[in-house]
Amino acid sequence: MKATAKAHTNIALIKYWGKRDESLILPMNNSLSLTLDGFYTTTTVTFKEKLSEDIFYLNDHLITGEQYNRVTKFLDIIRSYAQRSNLYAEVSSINHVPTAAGFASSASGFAALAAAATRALNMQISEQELSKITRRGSGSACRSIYGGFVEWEQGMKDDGSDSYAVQLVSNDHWDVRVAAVVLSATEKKVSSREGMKRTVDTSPFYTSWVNSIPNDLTQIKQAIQDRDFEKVGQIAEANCLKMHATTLGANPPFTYWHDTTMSVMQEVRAMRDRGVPAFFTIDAGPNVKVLYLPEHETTVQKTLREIHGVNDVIVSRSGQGITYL
Ligand code: 2P0
Repeated sequence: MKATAKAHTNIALIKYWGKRDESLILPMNNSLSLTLDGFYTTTTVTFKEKLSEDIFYLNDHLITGEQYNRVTKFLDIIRSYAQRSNLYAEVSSINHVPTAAGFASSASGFAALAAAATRALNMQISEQELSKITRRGSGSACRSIYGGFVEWEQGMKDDGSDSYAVQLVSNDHWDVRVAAVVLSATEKKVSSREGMKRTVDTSPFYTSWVNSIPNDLTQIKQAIQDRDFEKVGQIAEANCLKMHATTLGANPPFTYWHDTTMSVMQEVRAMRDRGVPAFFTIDAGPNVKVLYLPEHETTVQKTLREIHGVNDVIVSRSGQGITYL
C-alpha cells in the first residue's frame, strides 16, 4: 500500500482570494493558473496496518505540530472517503520549492500528497475527483493536478461537489516563462488563509473584486487560446493589483508589499516602455513573479537581477500535472 507522486506548484493569473466555505475550502470566485515545471514536491505515502498514527517527514525531518496536524487532518478526509478510518500512513515529502522563492509549497505539497495517498489506497478515482479531494487540503492545490493553464471552477453547490479544477490547455500549448524574483526582505506575513478571511469579512472593496472576475476570466481565456501574450499579461497584472487593493481596505488593513516589491513592479513597467513585454503578478507575500516570452529571457533575467534588494531570480517554464513515480 505504497505510492509516490510528483506535483508542481502553480502561479495564479486570476487570483483565488476568499472563501464562501472555510471548512470545505470553497472559493468566492473562479481562479486561473499556470503550472510551473521548476517547483515541485515528490511524496511517498505508505499505509501500514501496524501504525497507530500518521508519521510525516518533510525533507527528511520528522514533522510535528501545526504542519503535521494539517497533513493528518487531510489524510483523515482521504481515509473517510476510502472507508479505511483506522489505517495510518508514513508520509515522506521532498519539497523542491525554495521557501525563499515565495511560492506556497502547499499547492504542490497537497496535490502530491492527495495523489500518492489515493493511489496507495488503490482508490479508482478520476482526475476531477482527485482535484476535489486535493482542494480540501489547500485551495490552490486543486489546480496543481493539471499541467499548463488551469481553471478552478468555484462551483455553486453547498457540498463542494462541483468545485474542482479543469485543464484549459496543456503545457505544450505555449512556452510562457515565469521568473520568481526573490527579495532579501523577510518579515512575518499575514498567512494567505488569514489574509483572505480578513479581507472577505471587512474590506469594502471585496465585492467589487468578486464582481470583476467573470470579465477578466472571459478575456484571459480567449487570450490564452490566441497566444496573445500582451493581453494575458495585462489582465493578469491588473487582476493581481485588484486583489492586493482589497487588502488595503481590510480592517485592520495590511499589505504584502515591501519597498523592493514596488521597485520590481516599476522595473517591469520600465522594461515594457523599452519594448520588452514583461508583466508581474504577486501572491500573498512580497516576492514578485514576472511573466515573459522565451526570446526575452536574457534581458528579463539581467534586468531583474540588477534591482537593488533582489537576492535571486529563479526561472520556470510551464509544467505538467500529477505524475506517479
Ligand atoms: C492563488 N493564493 O490563487 C492565491 C493568490 C494567494 C494569493 O491560493 O486557505 O494556500 O489553503 O485554501 O491555497 C494561497 O492560498 O489557501 C492562494 P487555502 P491557499 O494562488
